[in-house]
Amino acid sequence: MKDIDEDALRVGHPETSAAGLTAVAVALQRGLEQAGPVRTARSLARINQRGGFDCPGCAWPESNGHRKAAEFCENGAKAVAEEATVHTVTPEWWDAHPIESLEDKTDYWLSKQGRIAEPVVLRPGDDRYRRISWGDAFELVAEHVNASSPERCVFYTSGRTANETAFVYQLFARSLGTNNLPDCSNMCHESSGSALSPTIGIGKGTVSLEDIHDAQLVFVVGQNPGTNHPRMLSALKECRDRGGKVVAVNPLPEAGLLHFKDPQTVSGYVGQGATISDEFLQIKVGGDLALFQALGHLLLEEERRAPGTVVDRAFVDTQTEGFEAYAEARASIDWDETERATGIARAEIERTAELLAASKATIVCWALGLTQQPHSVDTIREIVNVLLVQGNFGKPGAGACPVRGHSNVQGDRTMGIWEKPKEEFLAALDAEFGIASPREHGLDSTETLHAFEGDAVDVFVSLGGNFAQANSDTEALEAGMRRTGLTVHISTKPNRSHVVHGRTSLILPTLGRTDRDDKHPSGRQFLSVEDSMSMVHSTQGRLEPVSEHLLAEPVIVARMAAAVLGEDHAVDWRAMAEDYDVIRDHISRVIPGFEDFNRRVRQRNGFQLPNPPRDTRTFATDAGRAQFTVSPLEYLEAPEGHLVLQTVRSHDQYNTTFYGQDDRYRGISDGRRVILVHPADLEALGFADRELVDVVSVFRGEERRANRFRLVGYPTARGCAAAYFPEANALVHRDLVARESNTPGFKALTVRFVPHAD
Ligand SMILES: Nc1nc2c(c(=O)[nH]1)N[C@H]1C(S)=C(S)[C@@H](COP(=O)(O)OP(=O)(O)OC[C@H]3O[C@@H](n4cnc5c(=O)[nH]c(N)nc54)[C@H](O)[C@@H]3O)O[C@H]1N2
Ligand SMILES: Nc1nc2c(c(=O)[nH]1)N[C@H]1C(S)=C(S)[C@@H](COP(=O)(O)OP(=O)(O)OC[C@H]3O[C@@H](n4cnc5c(=O)[nH]c(N)nc54)[C@H](O)[C@@H]3O)O[C@H]1N2
Ligand SMILES: [Mo]
Repeated sequence: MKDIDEDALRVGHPETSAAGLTAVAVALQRGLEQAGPVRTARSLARINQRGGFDCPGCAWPESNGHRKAAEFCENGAKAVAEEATVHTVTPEWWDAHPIESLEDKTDYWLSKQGRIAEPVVLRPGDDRYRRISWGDAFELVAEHVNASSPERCVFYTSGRTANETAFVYQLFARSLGTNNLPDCSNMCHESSGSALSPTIGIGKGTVSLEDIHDAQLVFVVGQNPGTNHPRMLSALKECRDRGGKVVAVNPLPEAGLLHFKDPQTVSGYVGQGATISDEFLQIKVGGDLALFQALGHLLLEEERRAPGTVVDRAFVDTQTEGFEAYAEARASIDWDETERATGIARAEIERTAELLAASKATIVCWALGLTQQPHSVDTIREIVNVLLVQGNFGKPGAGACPVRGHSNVQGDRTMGIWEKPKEEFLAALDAEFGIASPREHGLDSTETLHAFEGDAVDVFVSLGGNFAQANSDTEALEAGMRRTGLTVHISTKPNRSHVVHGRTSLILPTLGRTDRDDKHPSGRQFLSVEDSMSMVHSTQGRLEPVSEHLLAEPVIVARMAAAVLGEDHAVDWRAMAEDYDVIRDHISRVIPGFEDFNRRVRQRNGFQLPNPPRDTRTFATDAGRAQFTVSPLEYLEAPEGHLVLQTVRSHDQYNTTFYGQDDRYRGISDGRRVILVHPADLEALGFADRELVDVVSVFRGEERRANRFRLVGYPTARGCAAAYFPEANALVHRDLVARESNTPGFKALTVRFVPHAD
């Protein structure tokens, strides 16, 4: 198995439409390569079907009505093939691969080795991982945790973790005495929650899948659905088929935003595909706050011109607060500055405002293009303002729709994976279990990075994920992780975080979404997840696990807790590990909306959690009303000789896992260390297309450097550049974060290039 050879890079033309026949072919091919025909057929047939498993690809919801035979997409199929592989990483494999030999391996190579087959340990002074029994592994965790203090133990969660596992995991951390529960959401949609909770009283989206179909206007802002949420394209197409309009806002002309070929219809196999966007606003990175302020201004102008036609006065007067101050702040606008901030001509913004003013049901969807910048929380609050003006909450086809990433990242938060838990949640938890949860807030992912740097972590437990690669400032982070006493990774596949291990390191292999979980006294178990639209439903794998030594995630967490806290602890960990219904009964008494959980999760389509803005047009903010807010104009501007760099996912990756080395829709093949730059900017900066450069990022006078990237001329917005995550993470200073949410500024780097000299 070869690792990535960056000199093999090929660049072709970006595609203008997403999905279609190639997508299906690619998906099948990847499955066959890794898992063989039987496992491929068996797993693909069960994705997102009732009684099957939830696709681990993304958090986009499944349809409630008739489900198509193939309720998945190319990238969902790739995610499944990645997990369903028959290749295994055995103790013999670890023995043949001393840790030093893994130092220069990429995550592509590491994950292609296969599924981890048995628990392994690397002890201080040793040079490789070796087999360890499950019992000894849990004892080792107990020794380390009990020799430390709770505030020096950190429990990270990646968003693939199911509800039941997440609940037991946070219960373990809180029983121990810490709220150190950082999660991938801290690096992802935290800004959305930070903006939505205080303004609309809930930190989640307020639309259902049917609303997308029914909308008159949908904005898709800072999101690349063709790659990251492909099934969303079907919903957008449905919306357009019913007469709705779509406006895409993005610095990159992403394939799926322009056209879509539905692989599930015959016409989707041929031709150019359906048009998705009625307007494509090619915005500068970081220009969205300016855009939505301008749209707000234009809506109010239109209302002045034709009173009673735009502002939903009844809604604004009875359900909101702060409209007067908002209207005053948006009464005037500096068009020169708005055009500079957005890179969009005034006429284009005015055209979009006309669509908005004419729409009686608007949804704004967004993803990471909005959440990973210093002013992210302000930007999302500005979107809320624009939605509130027209009363776009609690009516069909309207609302706010942060499109989540990991398939259960939203559910994990609902289950209490949060470093800043609410008092009501902790009180309910304490009452249910007779424990005394700590009230002091814990570390988020950025604070964890700082804690690693400051040698303030003794034990780091990672429930899924690849923290070393996912977070900022890779070099400092990896160095800090290496100085930690114990790192514990509950993982399906090897990754970089296993290589930059603590002084003692455990890798605990777990069943994945597709695997059968039937070694329980009460028989086969299932788990549950919550999608981006607050639908909770069951998920159950069918494949024979690749090794008899794998344990299910809830079992690993419960046994770890029992080992650390002792068998006589107030919580009956064993009962929860044996029968997940026991966990669900606890959840039903602790978390509002989960009443009668065990019965309702067994219903055909699961159930929808309460959502006051959507259900009853009510807003559980401190004041009991939705809040307009006023933010000053802010945008990103790079100094002379620099560009604003954002990081994106290629079409062939799942976060830090790579399925392959191509980014088909963007025309990039066989390479990942590339920087996409507008040809005119390349020329202005004095660089040539395909030139090999080192990249220097600048933040508060400090510089970071990452070497050997190819510049590629690409039609991105002027003044901006794009590189792949996680190759560019070494350039992100740990203090470059979004205010209030503390989410890393992964889409807000200031960079310059220097010719690479060997
Ligand atoms: N196949 C696949 N699916 C995935 C994932 C994956 O890695 N692979 N990851 C999952 C996860 S965890 C997540 S969070 C989601 C991520 O889903 P996305 O948010 O779609 O992911 P990114 O690749 O980060 O793309 C960000 C998009 O925002 C645009 N953008 C960047 N800066 C700005 C800006 O300032 N303004 C605007 N308007 N746009 C901007 C970029 O050009 C890009 O199109 O996908 C999930 N689904
Ligand atoms: N520069 C930059 N950095 C980013 C981002 C960005 O846009 N730009 N995006 C951020 C975002 S949105 C996110 S969500 C984070 C992602 O951060 P993480 O969630 O930490 O990273 P992943 O790459 O999703 O985790 C992959 C690993 O999870 C393990 N795994 C897979 N399936 C399972 C399972 O079923 N169970 C268990 N226990 N383990 C499993 C495998 O071992 C695999 O190696 O990265 C963030 N980092
Ligand atoms: Mo994410």
